[in-house]
Amino acid sequence: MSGTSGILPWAMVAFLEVSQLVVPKQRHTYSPVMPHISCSKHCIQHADFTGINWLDLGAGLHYGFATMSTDTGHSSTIVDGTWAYNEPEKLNDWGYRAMHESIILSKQIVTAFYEQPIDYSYYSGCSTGGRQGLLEIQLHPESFNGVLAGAPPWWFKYLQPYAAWLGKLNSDHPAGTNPGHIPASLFPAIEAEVMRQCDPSDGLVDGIITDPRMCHFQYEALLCKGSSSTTTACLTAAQLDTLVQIYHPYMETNNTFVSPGLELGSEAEWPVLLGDPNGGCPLGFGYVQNYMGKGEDWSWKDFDYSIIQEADATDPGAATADDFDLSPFQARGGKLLQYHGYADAYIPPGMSVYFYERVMHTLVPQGLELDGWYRLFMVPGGGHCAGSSVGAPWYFAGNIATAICFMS
Ligand SMILES: [Ca+2]
Repeated sequence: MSGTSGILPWAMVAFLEVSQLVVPKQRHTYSPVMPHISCSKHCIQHADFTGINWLDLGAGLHYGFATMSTDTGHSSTIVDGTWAYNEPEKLNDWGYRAMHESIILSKQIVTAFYEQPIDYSYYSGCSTGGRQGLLEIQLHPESFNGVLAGAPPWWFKYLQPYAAWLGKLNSDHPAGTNPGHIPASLFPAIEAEVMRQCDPSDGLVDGIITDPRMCHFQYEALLCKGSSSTTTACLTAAQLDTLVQIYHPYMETNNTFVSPGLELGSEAEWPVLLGDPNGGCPLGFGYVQNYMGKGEDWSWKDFDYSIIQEADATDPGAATADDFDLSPFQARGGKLLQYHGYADAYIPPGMSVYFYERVMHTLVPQGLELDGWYRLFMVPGGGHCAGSSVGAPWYFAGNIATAICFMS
């Protein structure tokens, strides 16, 4: 095989793969993929929630990097967490361990393959991949020169109970027992009213809400009047109360801040966490059942503050990335780019804002400004990691090129 270009043809990927190396003790699989020529100085790592991320491996190769992705010890669907039930070692693999060991091993393989040291190593991942990137530079600041972290669920031990709370908030089981339940059939009407009020708030009616926090939404515009339909067009007062809670932070007992609310303009993604009247999405109650080990007999109806307290105390898989002192990473010259779509309804975009603010509050008093090495970009109209229901720009596989420009 031969080639002359720094850009690798896609067809060559299969021939260059060092396929699916299994690490016996930790039982996870990872897959480094290496270009044959001219690209031996770089190494990009990708991660995903459900297994080896082959698509992102290809994107890395496209830019001429040797790349790696790991399944972190299991292969599943995004909503099936049964692999974690009573499996503390698998949880640790997923939480932090498989990623770091795969990084070490893949660097060794890349170095041996090209017979020269790696000059730069970069990381790119979104959703739980973003979380893994943030956690890696907190635990091992030496792993990467630069990290691109998208929509990271860094506060995992709070985010998943929040998802369980959302599901319970908008549940209706048996049917008709929760007057505040907002059926999914009403989501489009809410979305339309939000767009009508908020799109102009940025000065341009273009179908994109640049900053939902600039919009002073008047909820009462959605109230039913007279005999209006309550299934597709307007909301009752009880439903309006639910809507207010969805858009506002979730505060619990003793003024405990659990999560920012979902943003105005995120309604297109609501069916995932809010669309099932029978307790919501398994991402919420499944975390309690499987990650926290309560088992399938635990019902979403049992959710209360004690679940949040227990999750905070145990943090299954040690997955939460809440060490805000990133100065060791910065001191080594590390650069961090973070992005989050404002229309993301899987992970509240405010969680990324909160993380950035916590890092700022930790480091600025120490005399360390952030702009030169850490930037957060909120994406108007952007959904969870990919896509936009309003046609907003969101594509970040140019993200690798963007990251290189910033980090080099
Ligand atoms: Ca606009």
